[in-house]
Amino acid sequence: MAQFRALSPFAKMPTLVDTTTGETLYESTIVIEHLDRLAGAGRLIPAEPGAALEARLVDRMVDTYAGGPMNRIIPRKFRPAGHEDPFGDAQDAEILAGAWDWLEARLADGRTWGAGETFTLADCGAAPILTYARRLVPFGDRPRLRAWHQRLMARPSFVRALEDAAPFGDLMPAPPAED
Ligand SMILES: N[C@@H](CCC(=O)N[C@@H](CS)C(=O)NCC(=O)O)C(=O)O
Repeated sequence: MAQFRALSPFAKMPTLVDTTTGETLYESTIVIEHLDRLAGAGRLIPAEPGAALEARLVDRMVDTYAGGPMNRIIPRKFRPAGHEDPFGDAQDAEILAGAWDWLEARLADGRTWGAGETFTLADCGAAPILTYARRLVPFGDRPRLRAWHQRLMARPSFVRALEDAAPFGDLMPAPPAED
């Protein structure tokens, strides 16, 4: 943990050490921007400014209003007895449900991916958060959100990531989504 903290100030995932440049990158948005630049730029962050703004917006909304509450609810489950916070859990579940509603509305234009017709930062950022946060607040009656998540789950890169993560999946103190 001390080694991890030396790289990532709050010991959060993702953290990427680029051994070619010697840079250490954290915060998923920054890691993805770095990878986009390595790939020639203009793909994960679209070159067209309007499309880039939409990708950044969806990324920020997911990280703040879905990832944020998830990353508060989960650590509360590890608190010692007597320090539970059901009121805080309910407030955060409401924020998370609001994020699902916002995404469902955003997807109403029929887009294939999180920010349009190409796979971007929005999808990279959302894939893990959707996968785990739906264990806390199910997607429910939000068919477009469910379909987007299914498309993400079918991406070969994400299939590989989930295979790598499988041995650790049960460490999350919430059962896999059943709906
Ligand atoms: N805003 C950060 C969120 C990072 C974050 O909270 N990561 C979680 C996983 S989704 C984590 O590392 N949790 C483990 C912990 O806090 O011990 C980002 O986008 O990278």
